[in-house]
Amino acid sequence: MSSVATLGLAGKALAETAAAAPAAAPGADLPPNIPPWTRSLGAPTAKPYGTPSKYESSVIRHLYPGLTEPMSAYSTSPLQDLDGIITPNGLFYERHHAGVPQIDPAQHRLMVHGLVDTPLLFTVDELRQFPSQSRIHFLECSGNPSFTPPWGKTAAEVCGLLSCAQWTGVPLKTVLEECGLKPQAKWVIAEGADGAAMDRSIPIEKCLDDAMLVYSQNGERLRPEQGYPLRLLVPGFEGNMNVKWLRRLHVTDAPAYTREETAKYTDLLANGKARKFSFVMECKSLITAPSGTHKLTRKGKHEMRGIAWSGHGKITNVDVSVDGGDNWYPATLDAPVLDKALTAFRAPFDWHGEELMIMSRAIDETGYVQPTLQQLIDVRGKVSFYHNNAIQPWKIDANGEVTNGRA
Ligand SMILES: Nc1nc2c(c(=O)[nH]1)N[C@H]1C(S)=C(S)[C@@H](COP(=O)(O)O)O[C@H]1N2
Ligand SMILES: [Mo]
Repeated sequence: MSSVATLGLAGKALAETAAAAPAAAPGADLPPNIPPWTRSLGAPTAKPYGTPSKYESSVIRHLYPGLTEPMSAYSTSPLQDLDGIITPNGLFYERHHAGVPQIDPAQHRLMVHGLVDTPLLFTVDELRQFPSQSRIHFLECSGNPSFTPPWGKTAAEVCGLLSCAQWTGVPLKTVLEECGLKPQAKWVIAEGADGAAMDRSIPIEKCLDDAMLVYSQNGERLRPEQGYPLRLLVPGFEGNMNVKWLRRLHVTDAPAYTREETAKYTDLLANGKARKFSFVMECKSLITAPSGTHKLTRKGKHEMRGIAWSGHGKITNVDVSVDGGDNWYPATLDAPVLDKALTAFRAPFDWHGEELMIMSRAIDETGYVQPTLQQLIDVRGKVSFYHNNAIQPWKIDANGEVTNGRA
Protein backbone atom coordinates (compact mmCIF):
# COMPACT_ATOMS: atom_id res chain seq x y z
CA MET A 1 0.00 0.00 0.00
CA SER A 2 1.14 3.54 -0.70
CA SER A 3 -0.42 6.73 0.58
CA VAL A 4 -2.20 8.90 -1.97
CA ALA A 5 0.10 11.81 -1.12
CA THR A 6 3.18 9.79 -2.06
CA LEU A 7 1.50 8.60 -5.25
CA GLY A 8 0.59 12.17 -6.15
CA LEU A 9 4.22 13.29 -6.23
CA ALA A 10 5.45 10.14 -7.96
CA GLY A 11 2.49 10.21 -10.35
CA LYS A 12 3.17 13.81 -11.36
CA ALA A 13 6.78 13.03 -12.16
CA LEU A 14 5.78 9.90 -14.08
CA ALA A 15 3.06 11.74 -16.04
CA GLU A 16 5.67 14.20 -17.25
CA THR A 17 7.84 11.30 -18.44
CA ALA A 18 4.79 9.74 -20.12
CA ALA A 19 4.08 12.96 -22.08
CA ALA A 20 7.56 12.78 -23.60
CA ALA A 21 7.45 9.04 -24.46
CA PRO A 22 4.47 7.33 -26.23
CA ALA A 23 4.50 4.28 -23.93
CA ALA A 24 3.18 5.12 -20.43
CA ALA A 25 5.89 4.91 -17.82
CA PRO A 26 5.21 2.49 -14.97
CA GLY A 27 2.79 4.05 -12.51
CA ALA A 28 1.67 6.85 -14.87
CA ASP A 29 -1.85 5.39 -15.05
CA LEU A 30 -2.28 5.22 -11.26
CA PRO A 31 -4.42 7.62 -9.18
CA PRO A 32 -4.63 10.55 -9.01
CA ASN A 33 -3.71 10.61 -12.74
CA ILE A 34 -6.38 9.80 -15.33
CA PRO A 35 -5.46 6.70 -17.35
CA PRO A 36 -5.96 6.55 -21.17
CA TRP A 37 -8.90 4.10 -20.89
CA THR A 38 -10.81 6.73 -18.93
CA ARG A 39 -10.07 9.38 -21.59
CA SER A 40 -11.39 7.29 -24.53
CA LEU A 41 -14.18 4.94 -25.62
CA GLY A 42 -13.89 1.18 -25.19
CA ALA A 43 -14.87 -1.58 -27.62
CA PRO A 44 -18.60 -1.45 -28.58
CA THR A 45 -19.28 -5.02 -27.38
CA ALA A 46 -17.20 -7.99 -26.34
CA LYS A 47 -17.07 -11.18 -28.39
CA PRO A 48 -20.31 -13.06 -29.23
CA TYR A 49 -19.26 -15.56 -26.57
CA GLY A 50 -17.43 -13.74 -23.77
CA THR A 51 -14.06 -14.69 -22.36
CA PRO A 52 -12.15 -13.47 -19.29
CA SER A 53 -9.85 -10.44 -19.34
CA LYS A 54 -6.52 -11.09 -21.07
CA TYR A 55 -4.90 -10.18 -17.75
CA GLU A 56 -6.45 -13.34 -16.22
CA SER A 57 -4.83 -15.68 -18.76
CA SER A 58 -3.02 -17.59 -16.00
CA VAL A 59 -6.33 -18.71 -14.45
CA ILE A 60 -6.70 -21.97 -16.35
CA ARG A 61 -7.17 -25.69 -15.85
CA HIS A 62 -3.91 -27.57 -15.54
CA LEU A 63 -3.42 -30.88 -17.26
CA TYR A 64 -1.80 -33.38 -14.91
CA PRO A 65 1.61 -34.05 -16.49
CA GLY A 66 1.54 -37.77 -15.65
CA LEU A 67 -1.80 -38.35 -17.39
CA THR A 68 -2.08 -36.50 -20.69
CA GLU A 69 -3.11 -39.21 -23.17
CA PRO A 70 -6.77 -39.16 -24.31
CA MET A 71 -7.09 -42.70 -22.92
CA SER A 72 -6.69 -41.34 -19.42
CA ALA A 73 -6.31 -37.65 -18.71
CA TYR A 74 -7.34 -35.12 -16.13
CA SER A 75 -7.23 -31.39 -15.58
CA THR A 76 -7.76 -29.51 -12.33
CA SER A 77 -9.81 -26.44 -11.39
CA PRO A 78 -7.55 -23.52 -10.32
CA LEU A 79 -9.08 -23.42 -6.81
CA GLN A 80 -6.43 -20.95 -5.56
CA ASP A 81 -7.75 -18.33 -8.02
CA LEU A 82 -11.51 -18.86 -7.60
CA ASP A 83 -14.04 -17.20 -5.27
CA GLY A 84 -17.47 -18.26 -4.08
CA ILE A 85 -19.00 -21.68 -4.68
CA ILE A 86 -19.69 -21.84 -8.43
CA THR A 87 -16.98 -23.07 -10.79
CA PRO A 88 -17.12 -21.32 -14.17
CA ASN A 89 -17.80 -23.88 -16.90
CA GLY A 90 -14.48 -23.24 -18.65
CA LEU A 91 -12.61 -24.01 -15.41
CA PHE A 92 -14.57 -27.08 -14.29
CA TYR A 93 -12.19 -29.99 -13.63
CA GLU A 94 -12.11 -32.82 -16.18
CA ARG A 95 -11.48 -36.53 -15.95
CA HIS A 96 -11.66 -38.64 -19.09
CA HIS A 97 -10.99 -42.34 -19.61
CA ALA A 98 -11.12 -42.16 -23.41
CA GLY A 99 -10.96 -38.48 -24.28
CA VAL A 100 -13.84 -36.11 -25.04
CA PRO A 101 -16.26 -37.32 -27.71
CA GLN A 102 -18.03 -34.71 -29.85
CA ILE A 103 -21.63 -35.90 -29.86
CA ASP A 104 -24.37 -34.49 -32.09
CA PRO A 105 -27.42 -34.41 -29.80
CA ALA A 106 -29.64 -35.36 -32.74
CA GLN A 107 -27.66 -38.61 -32.99
CA HIS A 108 -27.81 -39.35 -29.27
CA ARG A 109 -30.34 -41.54 -27.46
CA LEU A 110 -30.81 -42.69 -23.87
CA MET A 111 -31.89 -46.32 -23.66
CA VAL A 112 -33.63 -47.52 -20.48
CA HIS A 113 -34.13 -51.29 -20.27
CA GLY A 114 -33.83 -54.36 -18.04
CA LEU A 115 -36.19 -54.77 -15.07
CA VAL A 116 -38.76 -52.26 -16.37
CA ASP A 117 -42.31 -52.71 -17.66
CA THR A 118 -41.62 -50.74 -20.86
CA PRO A 119 -38.07 -50.34 -22.20
CA LEU A 120 -37.81 -46.88 -23.77
CA LEU A 121 -35.46 -44.90 -26.02
CA PHE A 122 -35.37 -41.12 -25.46
CA THR A 123 -34.00 -38.29 -27.57
CA VAL A 124 -32.35 -35.45 -25.66
CA ASP A 125 -35.15 -33.15 -26.75
CA GLU A 126 -37.78 -35.56 -25.38
CA LEU A 127 -35.96 -35.74 -22.04
CA ARG A 128 -35.82 -31.95 -21.82
CA GLN A 129 -39.62 -31.86 -21.98
CA PHE A 130 -40.00 -33.67 -18.63
CA PRO A 131 -40.38 -31.48 -15.49
CA SER A 132 -36.85 -30.40 -14.57
CA GLN A 133 -34.94 -29.09 -11.57
CA SER A 134 -31.92 -26.82 -11.09
CA ARG A 135 -29.71 -27.65 -8.13
CA ILE A 136 -26.24 -26.69 -6.94
CA HIS A 137 -23.95 -29.64 -6.19
CA PHE A 138 -20.23 -30.30 -6.00
CA LEU A 139 -18.49 -32.97 -8.03
CA GLU A 140 -15.24 -34.50 -6.79
CA CYS A 141 -13.08 -37.29 -8.16
CA SER A 142 -12.34 -39.81 -5.41
CA GLY A 143 -8.64 -39.79 -6.40
CA ASN A 144 -8.23 -36.27 -4.99
CA PRO A 145 -5.40 -36.39 -3.76
CA SER A 146 -3.14 -39.38 -2.96
CA PHE A 147 -2.10 -40.52 0.53
CA THR A 148 1.61 -40.39 -0.30
CA PRO A 149 4.11 -37.80 -1.59
CA PRO A 150 4.80 -35.93 -3.78
CA TRP A 151 2.36 -33.43 -2.25
CA GLY A 152 1.14 -30.70 -4.59
CA LYS A 153 2.31 -27.09 -4.43
CA THR A 154 -0.98 -25.28 -5.16
CA ALA A 155 -4.58 -25.77 -4.00
CA ALA A 156 -5.31 -27.09 -7.52
CA GLU A 157 -2.52 -29.66 -7.28
CA VAL A 158 -3.68 -30.70 -3.81
CA CYS A 159 -7.43 -30.82 -4.41
CA GLY A 160 -8.30 -29.54 -7.92
CA LEU A 161 -10.35 -32.55 -9.01
CA LEU A 162 -13.23 -30.71 -7.39
CA SER A 163 -15.77 -28.26 -8.83
CA CYS A 164 -19.32 -27.10 -8.17
CA ALA A 165 -22.10 -26.03 -10.52
CA GLN A 166 -25.79 -25.40 -10.77
CA TRP A 167 -27.06 -28.42 -12.68
CA THR A 168 -30.34 -28.55 -14.57
CA GLY A 169 -31.96 -31.81 -15.52
CA VAL A 170 -34.77 -34.30 -15.05
CA PRO A 171 -34.98 -36.31 -11.82
CA LEU A 172 -33.90 -39.86 -12.74
CA LYS A 173 -36.89 -41.08 -10.72
CA THR A 174 -39.27 -39.45 -13.25
CA VAL A 175 -37.77 -41.32 -16.19
CA LEU A 176 -37.56 -44.65 -14.33
CA GLU A 177 -41.22 -44.29 -13.34
CA GLU A 178 -42.09 -43.51 -16.96
CA CYS A 179 -40.63 -46.93 -17.87
CA GLY A 180 -42.17 -48.59 -14.78
CA LEU A 181 -39.77 -50.31 -12.36
CA LYS A 182 -40.30 -54.01 -11.69
CA PRO A 183 -40.28 -54.99 -7.97
CA GLN A 184 -36.91 -56.82 -8.36
CA ALA A 185 -35.19 -53.63 -9.58
CA LYS A 186 -32.32 -52.93 -7.15
CA TRP A 187 -29.51 -51.40 -9.24
CA VAL A 188 -29.15 -49.30 -12.37
CA ILE A 189 -26.05 -49.78 -14.52
CA ALA A 190 -25.28 -46.44 -16.19
CA GLU A 191 -23.13 -46.48 -19.34
CA GLY A 192 -21.44 -43.67 -21.25
CA ALA A 193 -21.18 -43.21 -25.03
CA ASP A 194 -17.45 -42.36 -24.99
CA GLY A 195 -14.73 -44.71 -26.26
CA ALA A 196 -14.40 -46.10 -22.71
CA ALA A 197 -18.14 -46.89 -22.57
CA MET A 198 -17.55 -46.22 -18.91
CA ASP A 199 -20.14 -47.87 -16.68
CA ARG A 200 -21.07 -47.86 -13.01
CA SER A 201 -23.71 -49.56 -10.83
CA ILE A 202 -25.93 -47.15 -8.91
CA PRO A 203 -28.13 -48.39 -6.04
CA ILE A 204 -31.85 -47.94 -6.78
CA GLU A 205 -32.35 -45.91 -3.57
CA LYS A 206 -30.02 -43.19 -4.96
CA CYS A 207 -31.73 -43.34 -8.37
CA LEU A 208 -35.09 -42.68 -6.72
CA ASP A 209 -33.70 -40.02 -4.39
CA ASP A 210 -31.74 -37.06 -5.83
CA ALA A 211 -30.10 -38.51 -8.97
CA MET A 212 -30.60 -36.37 -12.09
CA LEU A 213 -30.31 -36.69 -15.86
CA VAL A 214 -28.47 -33.43 -16.47
CA TYR A 215 -28.47 -31.41 -19.69
CA SER A 216 -27.36 -27.97 -18.47
CA GLN A 217 -24.63 -26.61 -16.23
CA ASN A 218 -24.55 -23.05 -14.87
CA GLY A 219 -27.37 -22.03 -17.19
CA GLU A 220 -25.98 -23.23 -20.52
CA ARG A 221 -25.92 -26.67 -22.14
CA LEU A 222 -23.29 -29.02 -20.71
CA ARG A 223 -19.82 -28.60 -22.18
CA PRO A 224 -18.55 -31.55 -24.27
CA GLU A 225 -15.95 -32.27 -21.57
CA GLN A 226 -18.70 -32.48 -18.92
CA GLY A 227 -20.79 -35.01 -20.86
CA TYR A 228 -22.72 -33.13 -23.54
CA PRO A 229 -25.50 -33.73 -24.34
CA LEU A 230 -26.50 -35.78 -21.26
CA ARG A 231 -24.86 -36.89 -18.02
CA LEU A 232 -25.89 -38.67 -14.88
CA LEU A 233 -25.53 -36.68 -11.65
CA VAL A 234 -25.53 -38.59 -8.36
CA PRO A 235 -25.02 -35.76 -5.83
CA GLY A 236 -22.42 -36.47 -3.15
CA PHE A 237 -21.29 -39.74 -4.75
CA GLU A 238 -17.73 -40.08 -6.07
CA GLY A 239 -17.09 -38.31 -9.39
CA ASN A 240 -16.63 -41.54 -11.31
CA MET A 241 -20.29 -42.56 -10.80
CA ASN A 242 -21.51 -39.39 -12.52
CA VAL A 243 -21.44 -41.03 -15.96
CA LYS A 244 -20.93 -38.56 -18.81
CA TRP A 245 -22.31 -38.85 -22.36
CA LEU A 246 -24.97 -41.10 -20.80
CA ARG A 247 -26.46 -43.53 -23.34
CA ARG A 248 -27.82 -46.48 -21.37
CA LEU A 249 -29.49 -47.30 -18.06
CA HIS A 250 -29.77 -51.04 -17.47
CA VAL A 251 -32.05 -51.82 -14.54
CA THR A 252 -30.92 -54.98 -12.73
CA ASP A 253 -31.26 -56.86 -9.44
CA ALA A 254 -27.49 -56.81 -8.68
CA PRO A 255 -24.45 -54.60 -9.26
CA ALA A 256 -22.43 -55.30 -12.42
CA TYR A 257 -19.02 -55.19 -10.67
CA THR A 258 -17.54 -53.16 -13.52
CA ARG A 259 -13.85 -52.30 -13.78
CA GLU A 260 -14.43 -48.85 -12.27
CA GLU A 261 -16.05 -50.27 -9.11
CA THR A 262 -13.65 -53.17 -8.52
CA ALA A 263 -10.10 -52.75 -9.86
CA LYS A 264 -10.44 -48.94 -9.74
CA TYR A 265 -12.11 -46.46 -7.36
CA THR A 266 -11.90 -49.05 -4.58
CA ASP A 267 -9.88 -48.55 -1.41
CA LEU A 268 -7.45 -51.39 -0.81
CA LEU A 269 -6.69 -51.66 2.92
CA ALA A 270 -3.38 -52.57 4.55
CA ASN A 271 -4.64 -56.11 5.35
CA GLY A 272 -5.24 -56.83 1.65
CA LYS A 273 -9.03 -56.53 1.89
CA ALA A 274 -10.88 -53.78 0.06
CA ARG A 275 -13.66 -51.46 1.17
CA LYS A 276 -16.65 -52.41 -0.98
CA PHE A 277 -18.56 -49.56 -2.65
CA SER A 278 -17.30 -46.39 -0.97
CA PHE A 279 -19.76 -44.20 -2.88
CA VAL A 280 -20.24 -41.13 -0.67
CA MET A 281 -17.58 -38.41 -0.64
CA GLU A 282 -16.93 -37.65 3.02
CA CYS A 283 -16.80 -34.21 4.57
CA LYS A 284 -13.78 -32.11 3.60
CA SER A 285 -12.53 -28.52 3.49
CA LEU A 286 -9.68 -26.58 1.96
CA ILE A 287 -8.24 -23.11 2.49
CA THR A 288 -7.90 -21.69 -1.01
CA ALA A 289 -6.46 -18.29 0.00
CA PRO A 290 -3.84 -17.89 1.17
CA SER A 291 -2.62 -21.21 -0.22
CA GLY A 292 0.51 -22.66 -1.81
CA THR A 293 2.46 -20.17 -4.02
CA HIS A 294 0.47 -17.18 -2.67
CA LYS A 295 2.42 -14.49 -0.83
CA LEU A 296 1.37 -12.13 1.96
CA THR A 297 2.87 -8.74 1.15
CA ARG A 298 1.40 -6.77 4.03
CA LYS A 299 1.49 -7.22 7.81
CA GLY A 300 -1.65 -6.91 9.89
CA LYS A 301 -5.20 -8.21 9.44
CA HIS A 302 -5.78 -11.01 6.93
CA GLU A 303 -8.53 -13.43 6.02
CA MET A 304 -8.44 -17.15 5.34
CA ARG A 305 -10.92 -18.12 2.64
CA GLY A 306 -11.92 -21.57 1.62
CA ILE A 307 -14.51 -24.13 0.71
CA ALA A 308 -16.10 -27.02 2.59
CA TRP A 309 -18.36 -29.81 1.34
CA SER A 310 -19.85 -33.17 2.26
CA GLY A 311 -21.49 -35.91 0.23
CA HIS A 312 -23.67 -36.61 3.28
CA GLY A 313 -25.47 -33.25 3.30
CA LYS A 314 -24.89 -29.73 4.58
CA ILE A 315 -21.82 -28.27 6.26
CA THR A 316 -22.60 -27.13 9.79
CA ASN A 317 -19.19 -25.80 10.96
CA VAL A 318 -15.72 -25.04 9.78
CA ASP A 319 -12.94 -24.49 12.32
CA VAL A 320 -9.58 -22.96 11.48
CA SER A 321 -6.18 -22.98 13.15
CA VAL A 322 -3.06 -20.84 12.74
CA ASP A 323 -0.82 -23.04 14.94
CA GLY A 324 -0.89 -26.35 13.14
CA GLY A 325 -4.03 -27.64 14.85
CA ASP A 326 -3.20 -27.03 18.54
CA ASN A 327 -5.97 -24.41 18.84
CA TRP A 328 -9.05 -24.00 16.69
CA TYR A 329 -11.58 -21.17 16.24
CA PRO A 330 -14.75 -20.98 14.17
CA ALA A 331 -14.89 -19.67 10.62
CA THR A 332 -17.96 -17.86 9.24
CA LEU A 333 -19.97 -19.70 6.59
CA ASP A 334 -21.14 -17.62 3.62
CA ALA A 335 -24.76 -18.06 2.52
CA PRO A 336 -26.05 -20.15 0.87
CA VAL A 337 -25.21 -23.33 2.77
CA LEU A 338 -26.61 -26.07 0.54
CA ASP A 339 -26.95 -29.83 0.60
CA LYS A 340 -23.97 -31.59 -1.08
CA ALA A 341 -22.62 -28.29 -2.40
CA LEU A 342 -19.48 -26.29 -1.82
CA THR A 343 -19.89 -23.91 1.12
CA ALA A 344 -17.61 -20.88 1.26
CA PHE A 345 -16.05 -19.96 4.60
CA ARG A 346 -13.85 -17.12 5.86
CA ALA A 347 -11.97 -16.45 9.09
CA PRO A 348 -9.78 -13.53 10.21
CA PHE A 349 -6.17 -13.93 11.27
CA ASP A 350 -3.28 -11.60 12.01
CA TRP A 351 0.16 -11.95 10.49
CA HIS A 352 3.13 -9.92 11.67
CA GLY A 353 5.98 -11.76 9.98
CA GLU A 354 5.94 -14.88 12.15
CA GLU A 355 5.72 -18.44 10.84
CA LEU A 356 2.14 -19.80 10.82
CA MET A 357 0.64 -23.17 9.95
CA ILE A 358 -2.94 -22.54 8.82
CA MET A 359 -5.52 -25.29 8.36
CA SER A 360 -9.28 -25.85 8.29
CA ARG A 361 -11.51 -28.70 9.41
CA ALA A 362 -15.14 -29.13 8.38
CA ILE A 363 -18.05 -30.76 10.21
CA ASP A 364 -21.21 -31.88 8.42
CA GLU A 365 -24.81 -32.31 9.54
CA THR A 366 -24.21 -35.95 10.49
CA GLY A 367 -21.69 -34.70 13.11
CA TYR A 368 -18.74 -36.17 11.18
CA VAL A 369 -15.48 -34.25 11.68
CA GLN A 370 -12.90 -34.03 8.88
CA PRO A 371 -9.90 -36.17 9.96
CA THR A 372 -6.15 -35.56 9.85
CA LEU A 373 -4.09 -37.50 7.31
CA GLN A 374 -2.58 -39.58 10.14
CA GLN A 375 -6.05 -40.54 11.42
CA LEU A 376 -6.99 -41.70 7.91
CA ILE A 377 -3.76 -43.65 7.40
CA ASP A 378 -4.22 -45.35 10.80
CA VAL A 379 -7.53 -46.77 9.56
CA ARG A 380 -6.86 -47.28 5.85
CA GLY A 381 -3.09 -47.64 5.42
CA LYS A 382 -1.30 -46.18 2.42
CA VAL A 383 -1.92 -48.81 -0.26
CA SER A 384 -4.77 -47.08 -2.04
CA PHE A 385 -5.15 -43.44 -2.89
CA TYR A 386 -8.89 -42.93 -3.21
CA HIS A 387 -11.09 -41.01 -0.75
CA ASN A 388 -8.48 -38.88 0.98
CA ASN A 389 -10.47 -36.16 2.78
CA ALA A 390 -7.72 -35.19 5.22
CA ILE A 391 -7.09 -31.74 6.71
CA GLN A 392 -4.69 -29.75 4.49
CA PRO A 393 -2.09 -27.50 6.17
CA TRP A 394 -0.45 -24.46 4.49
CA LYS A 395 2.71 -22.91 5.93
CA ILE A 396 3.20 -19.13 5.93
CA ASP A 397 6.89 -18.37 6.39
CA ALA A 398 8.57 -15.25 7.80
CA ASN A 399 8.69 -13.49 4.42
CA GLY A 400 5.00 -14.22 3.72
CA GLU A 401 5.49 -17.05 1.24
CA VAL A 402 2.90 -19.83 1.43
CA THR A 403 3.84 -23.46 0.81
CA ASN A 404 2.31 -26.88 1.38
CA GLY A 405 2.52 -27.53 5.12
CA ARG A 406 2.80 -31.26 4.60
CA ALA A 407 6.44 -32.16 5.10
N1 LIG B 1 -18.56 -41.83 -19.76
C1 LIG B 1 -17.68 -41.38 -18.85
N2 LIG B 1 -18.14 -40.87 -17.70
C2 LIG B 1 -17.27 -40.41 -16.77
C3 LIG B 1 -15.87 -40.49 -16.98
C4 LIG B 1 -15.40 -41.01 -18.21
O1 LIG B 1 -14.21 -41.08 -18.48
N3 LIG B 1 -16.33 -41.46 -19.13
N4 LIG B 1 -15.01 -40.08 -15.95
C5 LIG B 1 -15.57 -40.14 -14.60
C6 LIG B 1 -14.73 -39.61 -13.57
S1 LIG B 1 -13.47 -40.60 -12.99
C7 LIG B 1 -15.01 -38.41 -12.97
S2 LIG B 1 -14.11 -37.89 -11.63
C8 LIG B 1 -16.07 -37.52 -13.49
C9 LIG B 1 -15.44 -36.22 -13.96
O2 LIG B 1 -16.43 -35.34 -14.43
P1 LIG B 1 -15.99 -33.98 -15.11
O3 LIG B 1 -14.99 -34.30 -16.20
O4 LIG B 1 -17.24 -33.36 -15.63
O5 LIG B 1 -15.35 -33.15 -14.05
O6 LIG B 1 -16.76 -38.09 -14.59
C10 LIG B 1 -16.94 -39.47 -14.54
N5 LIG B 1 -17.77 -39.89 -15.62
MO1 LIG C 1 -12.69 -39.69 -11.03
